[in-house]
Amino acid sequence: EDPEKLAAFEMRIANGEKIEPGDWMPAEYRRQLIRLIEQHAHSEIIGALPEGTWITRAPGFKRKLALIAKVQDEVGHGQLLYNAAETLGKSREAMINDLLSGKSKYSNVFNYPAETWADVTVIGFLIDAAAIVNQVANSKGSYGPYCRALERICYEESFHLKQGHDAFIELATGTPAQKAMLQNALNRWWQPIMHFFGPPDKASSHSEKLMQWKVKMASNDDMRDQFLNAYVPKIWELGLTLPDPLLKKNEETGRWEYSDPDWDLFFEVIKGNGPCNQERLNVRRWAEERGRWIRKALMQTDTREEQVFPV
Ligand code: FAQ
Repeated sequence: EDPEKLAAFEMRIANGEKIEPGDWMPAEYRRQLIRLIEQHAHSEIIGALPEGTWITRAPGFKRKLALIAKVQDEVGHGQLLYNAAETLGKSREAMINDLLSGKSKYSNVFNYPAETWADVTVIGFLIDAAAIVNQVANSKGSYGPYCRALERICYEESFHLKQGHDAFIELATGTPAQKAMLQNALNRWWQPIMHFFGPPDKASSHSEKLMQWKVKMASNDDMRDQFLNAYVPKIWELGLTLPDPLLKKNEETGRWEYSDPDWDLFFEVIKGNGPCNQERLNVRRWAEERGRWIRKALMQTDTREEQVFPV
């Protein structure tokens, strides 16, 4: 790679400029961005499934409406992110194929079942909160199309967080059975949520380069800490507990301390061996198959328009 071009590129990043699709960029920057944005897009599409299965069972008309809107937004976020990744040269079809074949990763958290309505409230409150911490940081990054997609996503995600928090408070302050159901869901989701921000900084293979190139604007441990700092007090103040006896804020350092989550389990889950990986991919394969006719029809419409209105 041309050292002069690389130096000029790194200078632009250091100056806080945005890199745009037609600009020169190192092959590794392009490769890393495709990997990260593609994984993010897949996470939105697969992430719609655990909550999507609750649309018909959401308690009451208003919760149902909110959940439908939220799940639709998530699929829309997937579209925005696939568009951003496509600007780097990988086709959407290739990305979907890599998801369906199991080659591409997506977020660990969506490989767990949503057993009860309380699971949906934990996702809506805490997983959306975790996603916002990550996305607000990354939206200040160096690649223009990704940052612009994230800004819009964060805006919509703030609404998701509010509806999740509202549903969470309703269960936490409800009957003893509702509170127990919420506590149970919280206990099951806590470790996947701790995993969500990725392995500890010392074991994070991509962080150094991605932070140097301002793709990631905070390290995994810093994002985890920001999340704990903002949300653990909100959970505790509702009289709920978290399944980690070591969890506490160290007032001297200002950082949160916690038990190390099981990282072997995390790597198994993201490799494809979590409780729901097969089920999630099977649903997507089924949807891909069932939607084939409409994609084919759309492609034919495009061709006809080109013939009628030649450019
Ligand atoms: N899950 O070197 P690092 C959402 C992999 S959106 C699965 O630290 P990096 C919205 C990583 O890919 C959620 N794999 O990696 C919503 C790498 O493997 P590779 C998704 C993970 O990239 C809410 C290996 O471990 N958000 O939730 C995970 O520097 C509610 C080494 O790790 C994004 O994708 C994980 N959690 O940092 C929807 C945001 N963590 O590729 C529905 C963009 C790590 O070498 C309902 N992504 N790995 O085989 C990022 O910011 C980064 O990719 C991190 C990981 C921070 C996730």
